[in-house]
Amino acid sequence: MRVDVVTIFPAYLEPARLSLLGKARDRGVVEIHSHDLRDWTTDRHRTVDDTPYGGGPGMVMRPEPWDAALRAIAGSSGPAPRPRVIVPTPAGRPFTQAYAAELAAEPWLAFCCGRYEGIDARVVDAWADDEVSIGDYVLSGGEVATLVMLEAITRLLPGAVGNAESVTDDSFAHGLLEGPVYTRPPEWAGRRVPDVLLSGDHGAIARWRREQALRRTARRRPDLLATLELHDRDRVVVAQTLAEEPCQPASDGAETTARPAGSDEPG
Ligand code: JDK
Repeated sequence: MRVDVVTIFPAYLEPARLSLLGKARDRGVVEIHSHDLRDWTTDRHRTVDDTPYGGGPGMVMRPEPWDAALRAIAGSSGPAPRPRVIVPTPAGRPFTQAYAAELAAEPWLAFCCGRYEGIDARVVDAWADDEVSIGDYVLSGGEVATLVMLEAITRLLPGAVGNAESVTDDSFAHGLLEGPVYTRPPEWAGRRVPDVLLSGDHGAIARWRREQALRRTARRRPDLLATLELHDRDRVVVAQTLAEEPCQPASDGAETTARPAGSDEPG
């Protein structure tokens, strides 16, 4: 996959050289080209912003440098291949795992990272295939949103991660949050790993994991349960969980499984 990123801060994309994204790059799975929008300005001060029509706070990015950049990157000539152009914005379509999978199937993506109050709507209308939000909070620009999307997309590309199972087994892949995970030692700081995980009983382990995932989802993300088709046994777990004390911030009760017997002070 080829990825072009246009930004006034190309250095923001440097973290893409690290870790999983970096490995995918080294392996030729993804090829990331970042571009400085100011390279397509024509004035002495390399201006990319101007005051908003109609008034209001802040500045808006001028359309001309964006159009010049996208023509240079995507090419202006007819039926030639062109990238899927993505504009991060707090007012965009929500980015999800399914959306990441959709974008992972594209051969060529171009991300337009705005700053200030955003990019002039006309050049977005002219070029953008998707306006995308990574969540309901306001960042200072599109760069970090682009990094987030690139990491989510890249790990889905064939050859990007060592273990293909670790990708299909993710949270959201089954519509539930994942439950807690443990490694050695079997007891740490007075907290034991749940006995069932050491039992070697794979059926019991699978049932326990399902229950933990259901409990955590019911507590933290009840909205996810609305669209799921649950078995009767699942429904009982959900109903029990929801009947328990109201959700503490970031707690789902799973922690109690790792607490030493007889200790009932909070987490
Ligand atoms: C791209 C600039 C900063 C944009 C206007 C918005 C309601 C009006 C600041 N998921 C997500 N969060 N943030 C972004 C994102 C922010 C960006 C840009 C992406 C480009 N900004 C910005 C708009 C406003 N403001 C909230 C009131 C303020 C993507």
